[in-house]
Amino acid sequence: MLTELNAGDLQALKEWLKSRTQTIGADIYGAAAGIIDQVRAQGDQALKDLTKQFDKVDIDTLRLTEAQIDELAAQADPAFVKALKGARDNILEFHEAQKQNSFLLNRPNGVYLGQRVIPLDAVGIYVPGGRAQYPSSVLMNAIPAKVAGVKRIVMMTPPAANGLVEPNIACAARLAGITELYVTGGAQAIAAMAYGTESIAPVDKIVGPGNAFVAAAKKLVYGTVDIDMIAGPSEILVIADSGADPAFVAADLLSQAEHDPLASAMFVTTDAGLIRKVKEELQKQSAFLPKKDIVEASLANYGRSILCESMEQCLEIANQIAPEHLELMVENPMNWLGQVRHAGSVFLGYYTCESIGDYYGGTNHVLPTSGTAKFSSALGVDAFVKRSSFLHYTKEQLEQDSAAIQTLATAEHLQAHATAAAIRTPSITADDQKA
Ligand code: HSO
Ligand code: ZN
Repeated sequence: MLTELNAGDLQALKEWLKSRTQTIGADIYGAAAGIIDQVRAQGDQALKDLTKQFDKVDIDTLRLTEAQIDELAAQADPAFVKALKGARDNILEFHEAQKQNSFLLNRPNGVYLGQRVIPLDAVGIYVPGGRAQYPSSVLMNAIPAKVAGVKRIVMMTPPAANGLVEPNIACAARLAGITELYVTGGAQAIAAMAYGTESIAPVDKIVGPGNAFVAAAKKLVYGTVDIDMIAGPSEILVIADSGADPAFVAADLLSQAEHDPLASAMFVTTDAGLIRKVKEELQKQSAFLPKKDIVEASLANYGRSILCESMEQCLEIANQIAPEHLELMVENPMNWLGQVRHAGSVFLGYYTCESIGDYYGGTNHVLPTSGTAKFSSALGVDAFVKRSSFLHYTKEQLEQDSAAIQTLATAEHLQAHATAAAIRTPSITADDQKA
């Protein structure tokens, strides 16, 4: 089940982890580009035709009314609604705390400067159809945008067989405050959000996961709009000490493995006996899982256990791999957190399974995969804002600084730049700049 490695095998492990990332072939880019052209040329009609072609569904109206969303949401199971509300409240609280502030710096002579944090005007959230249609992901994508202050949040998703959306998805959209929902999926949805159609106004940024065609379309429209990231298969790395219950460790590895045959579950410890027990538990627990086939494929291909000599070495391995999810199933996790430099999200202690973060705890589950946690972060409020700076000078301060500005402009052979300062301070030239 888990392939056993030693810390020395790390380089091979890193290369192999990167190799899991799907490469999008020229044929897929070609198809996505064709679809984008069709949507740009034919607008709404293209969306209807392509939905008929790919989803086998006839749609008269692309947009669901708010009454329709409410009606569908009302069909969701009350226990599910209650749980989703709890999740929403926790996610809201965490992301409220994430907000960046604008700032103002005051200097002498009436000079002031600063930076304003401004929400994007319009954002599109793509929600895939099929098996990976997760209401939790609707919340994880939409709530940070809401908290950032984005006024218009559009959601697009392939229609269910009846031309509508699943009640649980409608419910998540409603709880996240999404009122503009279109039943179109695939590359055509990405094109519609990027370029607009007769009935869909374009957005400024598109977020959310999708299949290879959606990923290709997102890359192709990048530049016209911003995009979040192209997520690779999921991964978890669990570091456990001898105090960890092997049944808990196994359960958490399986929770990630069941996502995808390409998902990776890695277990790092200094306790060889624990590796043996975790393997036994994996056998036992996986036998009862509905997604047993996926789990077995994922563990066989990408399940790894790594035996280390010390906790420091365990952490070094985690930092090298930069996993999407890192669990520290150890006695005093806060003693080690400071040594974690690269991980999308960290889960601390024996009782914090990753699925708390996937659904409920409040942290975001849209995380950097395939080692990209070395340079990027979880989806958050900052993805939905931009910064704009401002500056105010007075005559008195310009007189102080004019010589320096003229000196710098002259060094760059930009005479008009120098003049713009000099014309306001006629008595001061570059020659007044002291060494
Ligand atoms: N673990 C996934 C997120 C998710 N899990 C959604 C359940 N639903 C991201 O790595
Ligand atoms: Zn998950």
